[in-house]
Amino acid sequence: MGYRVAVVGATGNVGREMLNILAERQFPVDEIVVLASRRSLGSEVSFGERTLKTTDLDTFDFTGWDMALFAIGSDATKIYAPKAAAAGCVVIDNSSLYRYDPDIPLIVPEVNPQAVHGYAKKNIIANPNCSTAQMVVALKPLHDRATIKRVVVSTYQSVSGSGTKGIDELWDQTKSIYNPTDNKPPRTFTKQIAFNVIPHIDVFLDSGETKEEWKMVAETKKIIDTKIKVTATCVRVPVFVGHSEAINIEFEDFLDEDEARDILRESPGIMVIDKREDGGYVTPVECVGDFATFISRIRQDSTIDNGLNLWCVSDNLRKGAALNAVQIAELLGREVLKKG
Ligand code: 2RA
Repeated sequence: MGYRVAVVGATGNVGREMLNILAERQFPVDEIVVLASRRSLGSEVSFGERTLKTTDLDTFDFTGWDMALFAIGSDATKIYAPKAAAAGCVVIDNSSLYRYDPDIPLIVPEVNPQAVHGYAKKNIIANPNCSTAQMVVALKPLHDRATIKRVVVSTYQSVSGSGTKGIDELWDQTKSIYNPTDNKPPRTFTKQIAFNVIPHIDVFLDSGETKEEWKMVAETKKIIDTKIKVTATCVRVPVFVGHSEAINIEFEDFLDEDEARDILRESPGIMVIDKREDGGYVTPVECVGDFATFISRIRQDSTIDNGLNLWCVSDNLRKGAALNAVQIAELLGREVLKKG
């Protein structure tokens, strides 16, 4: 006995990855439906060996469906998620719409699985921002051992975080630099992204942070511990898939780099590749398609009493979005719905 599962936004990058990962992890599906907007109606998407045709989200009745993995923007989610939740279908939402609602759990299963029991308040569970998900997987085991006081993180985020348009823009701009043409591809980013980096993701806030930076602060506090101080600089880089992060951590207690490495090696969802030699670390191109959060460059920060630096890389479409959502579905099934 398995679950009746809907994937909402099945034709987008994250929606397609959700289907791939549901199949790869052999999630116990009794029935699956792939929902999309009218303009994508009839589009075909892969689910393992099967090819599915999309159904119209606007007229779909979620009654009798166990869970719906949402991968559509906040505006559309605001319309359809409440409909699904009211019909008794648990929504696992990848947009930012519900992440900061105190009545809705924000979950990274390796970090705060117990939060899944809070889903029933609104029948909705929120998936964190991609840049947050990989970071809290790395932080949690170290926090349990030595209590984190402060985190300073700089991100190097791939263009796929901004969607298909970002991928197309990097590709088109790179080609046009080598083969100049008159047609100017449409701009997604505010400045050239090819052979450049842009210290701006999402909108600017009055504080001078960008909303992406604010998300990392707010979500880390909600998922791990509100007492942790976080400051972030989020940067877009000319990489297609894979977010990287340089993370500096200050602890309450001293944590030796070797002990930190051993702890991370034994922690769920983490792959430590950390040799102090040429190539002894992970780069984004090597993480694509993998489930793991990779950690490299683990080393003491000798400028403070209890400091540590590390390098964190993960596939932003997988752990940063689709994989985490499927892991929440697995957690929900295992701990709450208990079919399958
Ligand atoms: C980005 N984290 O990378 C944001 C949304 N996925 O663009």
